[in-house]
Amino acid sequence: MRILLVHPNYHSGGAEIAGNWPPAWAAYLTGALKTAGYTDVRFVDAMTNKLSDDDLRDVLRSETFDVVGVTAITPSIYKAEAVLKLVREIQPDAVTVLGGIHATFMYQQVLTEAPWVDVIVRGEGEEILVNLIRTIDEGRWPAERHSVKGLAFAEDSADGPRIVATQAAPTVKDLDAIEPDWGILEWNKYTYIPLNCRVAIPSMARGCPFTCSFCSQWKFWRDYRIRDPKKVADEIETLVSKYNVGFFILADEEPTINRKKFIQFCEELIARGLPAKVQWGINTRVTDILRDEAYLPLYRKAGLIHVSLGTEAAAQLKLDLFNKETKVEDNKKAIRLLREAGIVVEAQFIVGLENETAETLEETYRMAMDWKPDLANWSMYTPWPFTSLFQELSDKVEIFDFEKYNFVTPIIRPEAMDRGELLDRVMNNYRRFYMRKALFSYPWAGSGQRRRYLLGCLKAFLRAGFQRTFYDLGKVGYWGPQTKKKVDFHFDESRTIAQAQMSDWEAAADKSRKAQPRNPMPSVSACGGGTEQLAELIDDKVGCTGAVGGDGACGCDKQVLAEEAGRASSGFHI
Ligand code: B12
Ligand code: SF4
Repeated sequence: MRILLVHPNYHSGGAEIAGNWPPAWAAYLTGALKTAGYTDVRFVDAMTNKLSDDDLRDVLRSETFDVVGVTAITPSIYKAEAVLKLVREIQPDAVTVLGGIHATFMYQQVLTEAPWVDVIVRGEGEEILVNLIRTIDEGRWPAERHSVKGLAFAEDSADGPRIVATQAAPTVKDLDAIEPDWGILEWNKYTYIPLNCRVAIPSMARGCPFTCSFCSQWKFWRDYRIRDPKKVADEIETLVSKYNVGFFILADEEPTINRKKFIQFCEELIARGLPAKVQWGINTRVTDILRDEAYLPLYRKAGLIHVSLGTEAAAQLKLDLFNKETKVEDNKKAIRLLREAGIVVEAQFIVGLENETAETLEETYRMAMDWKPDLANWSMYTPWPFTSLFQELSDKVEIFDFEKYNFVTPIIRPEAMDRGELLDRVMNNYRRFYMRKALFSYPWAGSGQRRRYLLGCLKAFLRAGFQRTFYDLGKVGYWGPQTKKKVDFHFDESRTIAQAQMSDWEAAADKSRKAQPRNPMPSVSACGGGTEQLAELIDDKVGCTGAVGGDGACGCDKQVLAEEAGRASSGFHI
């Protein structure tokens, strides 16, 4: 079996301005395939190598593959579909496979708009892909495709063409059993600009016990599972010694949720002398930082240098349950604690809901100045169609050009301003914030790693600013306030939601409405997220709670339970 995996060539000027990032999914899937005996795997990173369709044609003309698998998040979906279309043209016998978050939830849409996709893998890929490849390898494809869990495909039936989703596959229960094949990546390509070193994206846990209404991550990973911290440290050691990695971020949604394991992880890194060789970053929640105040020096000692906090989204989302007074103070305190521990802290603001005004945007700037994070990030609210908040806001969503669903393009037009003005005001916040930081903060941020790191971040920002890649400013034609009326986001307004997808959502919404009385809305904690951060988790006894689904040990399915709960809470992190 010859298998090709492709990361499509999609770019949008957000997080990627910090460097070239390795596609972790390819290492995880290759590892699983090789463990199962499928060793003939080739990976093409069309994103990092900026490969054109012609370049991909050359690859497909030079080698023959039995299966080609492509990944897609929502904004890269059209590029991913296009790669598989090329495969269908050049190698019509290859089985075309699509995986990742977008296709997992939007399989009706994808299979309607891209009929050349043979099969979609829904959810975590490791076990499902191996089962799929085995089915193909043993000549049981497509005859036995109905019996492989976690797939979606189109087929002809007596009533005409229809889309089939097989039974959901269970989540990967033993994450430690997955051995990612990091060797599949071309490591010299992956550089983190702030530290000018190689970067990796390992993960310690999958899933999130919260159920924020605008986030799709908890739905995707379903139950929360965490690895043995020693094994994660082993992996970091390999990444450092074998691949010369000098910086990593944990891909985890909430790495600090299980404090006991997070501390064990930090202690392992320290015991192995790794902090002298590798620094790292995480996304996490304000409440965890407040809870862990006493441990922040330990975290820093273990090499944690960058924490990105979901600070302000909830206020923007204006959910009734949100207690803003507490949160504002908590945010400020968490930021101070991190700074005092020598950790670079980044505040995330979500802007661009329909009720955004000049004043609310100004308020976020004032908050950023008051809280004094080292870095601030204003992301455009992006209505992932598979989130519960989308269901509530759907009458405000006019744009279904998913390529622009990327945190840097205003998808929703606020009632008080047009999209060009929104972008301009966001840029104004960035300009003022970083101008002050560049002049009065970073150069004086001591003499150690923190200062070096911050100056490195500034370099990445300046580079993206000059190249006009930041926020896709070049693509949309923004050259400063004088151009705000001329900005063109090039939305493809011919893109719509397929009828099959609409029907699917309506059925899901109906199910969730029916389930609501049984599952009252949780209250909201200070930094976002609900209150389901259960004692069991902190005590390292992750079990099936039923409240947010569970680990499946009892046979229940978190996704189903959670969707049925249909509840909303708030908070955000990228
Ligand atoms: C690291 C990361 C990045 C890196 C990208 C690294 C890379 N080259 O892939 C950087 C910083 C560059 C980045 C940028 C962006 N990101 Co990002 N990123 C993440 C993050 C934190 C981790 C991703 C990861 O590696 N996960 C671990 C791997 C193992 O999981 P996975 O990719 O989902 O793969 C599994 C399954 O999906 C499945 N699978 C995936 N692909 C395939 C393919 C096949 C064939 C099969 C069978 C299975 C399969 O199997 C895998 C193993 O189980 C996630 C949030 C998160 N915690 O997951 C956000 C996330 C993926 N990013 C997101 C977004 C929106 C972006 C940006 C658009 C934002 C921006 N403008 O900057 C850009 C787009 C960049 C681009 N050009 O594509 C969103 C996507 C949401 C959505 N619904 O689509 C996420 C989920 C964050 C969020 N809060 O919502 N990102
Ligand atoms: S935004 Fe909310 S649900 Fe999503 S990963 Fe973060 S805390 Fe979890």
